Amino acid sequence: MCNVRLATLALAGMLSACGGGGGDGGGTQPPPPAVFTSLAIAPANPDLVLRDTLQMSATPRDQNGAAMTGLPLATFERVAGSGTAVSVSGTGRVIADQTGSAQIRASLTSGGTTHTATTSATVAALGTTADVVVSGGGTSFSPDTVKIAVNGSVTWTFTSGGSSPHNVTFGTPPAGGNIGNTTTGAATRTFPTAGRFTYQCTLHAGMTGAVVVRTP
Ligand SMILES: [Cu+2]
Repeated sequence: MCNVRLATLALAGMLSACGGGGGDGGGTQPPPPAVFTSLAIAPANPDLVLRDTLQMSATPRDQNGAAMTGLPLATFERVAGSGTAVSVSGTGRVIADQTGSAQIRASLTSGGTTHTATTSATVAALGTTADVVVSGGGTSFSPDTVKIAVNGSVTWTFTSGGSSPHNVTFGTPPAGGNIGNTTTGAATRTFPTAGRFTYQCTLHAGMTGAVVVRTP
């Protein structure tokens, strides 16, 4: 009994003696090597419409959050039990199969370490109407891409309130034509044929959008 107690004390003493100084040698040390620390999946929480396809990506990051190169490719899968709205190939190709949601997981193993990243995809039916907000002080259409069924319509709502006008100018204008410089109010256009109809605000470089029209 006594011997055990002495041995325990001795061991504790040895541990405390070893536990101290980290031995800072001083001088400039080389940066620590990059260590595979986390995985980032993109795009985050994609909103899809039925029959959309999407390519996911996954980026390995080091202990400082910097992207790492030269690692194996990540593999992708739909998380079991998370829903069946999408199918996911091993390389991250996503197909929106049915309305609802599902989780997509990326996984990457390097140097014996595995990290995963998960995001949730949502799939909606193809709508017959869509709304675009034309930003007030800003220079963007939100969302910049809308998807509707053939014969569906899109309404642009202008929120500038008299300060900065915007317009909606198509490459191929729909019936009713382009929407001229506007600061307040809303305008609607109907799209009877399938296709991708791109437009811009000619007052602001880079202020662009698209209407994607599909047969349901
Ligand atoms: Cu504009």
